[in-house]
Amino acid sequence: MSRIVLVSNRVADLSKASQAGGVAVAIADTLRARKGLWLGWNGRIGDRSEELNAKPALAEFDGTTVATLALSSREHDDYYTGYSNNVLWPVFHSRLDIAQFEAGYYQRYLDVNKRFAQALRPLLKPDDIIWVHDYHMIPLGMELRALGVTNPIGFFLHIPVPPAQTFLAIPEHRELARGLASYDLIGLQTKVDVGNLIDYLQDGVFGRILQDGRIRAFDRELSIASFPVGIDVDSFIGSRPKRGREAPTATTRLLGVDRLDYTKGLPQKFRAFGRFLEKYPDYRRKVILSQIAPPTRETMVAYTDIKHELETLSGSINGRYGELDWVPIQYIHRATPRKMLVDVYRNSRVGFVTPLRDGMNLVAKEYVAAQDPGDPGVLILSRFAGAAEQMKEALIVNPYDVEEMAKSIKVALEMGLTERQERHQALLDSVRSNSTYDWCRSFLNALESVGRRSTLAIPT
Ligand code: ADQ
Repeated sequence: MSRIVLVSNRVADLSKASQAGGVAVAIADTLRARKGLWLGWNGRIGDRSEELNAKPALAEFDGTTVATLALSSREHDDYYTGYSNNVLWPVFHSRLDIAQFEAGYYQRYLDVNKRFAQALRPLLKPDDIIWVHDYHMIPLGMELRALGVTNPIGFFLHIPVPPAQTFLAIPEHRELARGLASYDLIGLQTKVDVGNLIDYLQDGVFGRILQDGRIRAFDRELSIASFPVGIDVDSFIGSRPKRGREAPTATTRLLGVDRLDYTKGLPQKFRAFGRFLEKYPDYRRKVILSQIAPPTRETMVAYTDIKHELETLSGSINGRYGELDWVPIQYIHRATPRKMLVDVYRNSRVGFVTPLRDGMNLVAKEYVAAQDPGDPGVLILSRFAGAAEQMKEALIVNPYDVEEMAKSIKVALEMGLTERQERHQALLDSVRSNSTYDWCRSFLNALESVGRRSTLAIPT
């Protein structure tokens, strides 16, 4: 079996991966089983000399080699904050209005990818299979090809692909497409993303669909397919306590768990809850919305803006409807230990997941996995989360439609036991049949098979 070489912006702390949960655990387990190598940024921001340093620090953990590099503060500003998070993140989430197309960002983004490729080159063995992750690393495959690497290289994008017209607005879209064409396999979260990328490659850079379904672009052939990310269902079932017996009048919780990001539709969720309280006054004092929203990317303006907007909104809804013994919105702007999260999922009558755009959204799947099958809660899910493609038995909503969301809160709270059980069973079956381990396995199997017949050329 070939060794797996994984490259991503950050390397997870393998000694703590099992606590961090999510995708990192399955990746760490796969790397351990295949005596793998993981290259990424060590999270440190160093001085300018770090920019020139092509040699990664090497460490071994349980059979996996971890190779890390630091970023200089200029690289951090332009490659990470600038191009990755102020251009690609907003545009790929269809937020052209807040993208910051600044001169210099793309060049440094490319330079960092070049440096990562140079650091990786001497560590590679002829039989390695290389798996590159996410939007920070789009040009990495191209840089490896330029250094003569002929191994199979796959790329997985965790975020959505925007429609072709939006992709075309990125000044460097052609360069990004050339980077994408360097891979043998591109994995995306959904079929919609696959359609969007193929549309873009056809319209934007004149790619062609071949008879075998592969795409020809920049004189290379590549495969594009959806590999929806899943969760490890059992880790959410584990030692969960029984849902507390709730008297009919006891407070019932709607739960939101999202990084505090403008893509997650948090103001829309708060507004819908406010509208629900206005429209259905009988529910006042009986329902709360608990929103756990740990901070992320705090130095960026778009993130401080959304934080202020949420503070204002929750303050105004709580001020308008709250009582001395009932605060409608419980808003927690901190990370929560994973173990506690599982209990909160289980003790919430409704999982309320309303992103405006989301690659997948693992919280929706985690909420389902944590429910008591005998008395499950109801999932309200935005149609714009990648997860909606698989989770059709959720109450699917349009997060821009406040009225519809307010009504669906009522529907969720009033849903009878039989319907809740039927919907939950179907959702649980779908989540269970597509775990993170299945995701890792199916991507790597596909990469191994397409890699074998690849032309392995450099994109022209
Ligand atoms: P994210 O945008 O981070 O991921 P999501 O898929 O919901 O979004 O994953 C968040 C993870 O963080 C979940 O496992 C959740 O349990 C955890 N988490 C959230 N809030 C937490 C808190 N307060 N305390 C502890 N843990 C918390 C990106 C893409 C998604 C895609 C994933 C995986 O944006 O669309 O689903 O990658 O590919």
